[in-house]
Amino acid sequence: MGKLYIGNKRYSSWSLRGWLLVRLAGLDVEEIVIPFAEGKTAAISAVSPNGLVPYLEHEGAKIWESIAIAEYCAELAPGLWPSGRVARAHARAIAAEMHAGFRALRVAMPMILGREMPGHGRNAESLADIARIEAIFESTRADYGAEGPFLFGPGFGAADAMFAPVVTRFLTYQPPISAATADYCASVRAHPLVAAWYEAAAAEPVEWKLDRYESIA
Ligand SMILES: N[C@@H](CCC(=O)N[C@@H](CS)C(=O)NCC(=O)O)C(=O)O
Repeated sequence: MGKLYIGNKRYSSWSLRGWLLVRLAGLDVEEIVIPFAEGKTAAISAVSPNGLVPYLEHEGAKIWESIAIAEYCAELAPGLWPSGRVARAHARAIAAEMHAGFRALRVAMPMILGREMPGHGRNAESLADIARIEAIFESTRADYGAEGPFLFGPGFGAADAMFAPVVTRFLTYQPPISAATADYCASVRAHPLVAAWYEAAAAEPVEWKLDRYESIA
């Protein structure tokens, strides 16, 4: 039916988004993990039009960029976005903000599953990104997710998938966050697909570990 190309589950935050979206939509695709090289990964450039993962091929469609994968998956599984027009618009806005922004957080606190580095990566810019993310979580859950535990209520959707790698960073680097954010993070971490991703990350060959990540802190 197709192929989903992803990078190391331990490190590849964008791959986590794409993989969650594809799994939530129930697409029957072969999963191909391409371990990262220390520099640019030639094997990824050889298959993916933008030289990046995630990259999805499905029934003739070729999709790169995780936000485009979200929209493609939601065409096949519309429940990935909230059903109400206004809530759906908000979900798309925050997913797009995540896709386009928060670079300071991503640089200061790269995704490394299975490690705890409390305190590392805090600087004015990364803390400002975290404050904005917490404001998004708080206002979204107040306006649309009161039935919790996810951003738009009981169901883990595309917006949650887009923010899942941020949750892993909060768990690894343990920046100061509110109790409500911590609750949301615990719910995301406990979701069966997120738990499965963590387990697979822990089982990756030790030779796939990269100094550029493992030498942090
Ligand atoms: N904007 C892209 C970002 C994808 C991206 O940066 N992927 C990284 C891994 S997380 C990658 O493929 N790097 C290639 C490499 O390390 O060789 C998306 O939304 O999918």
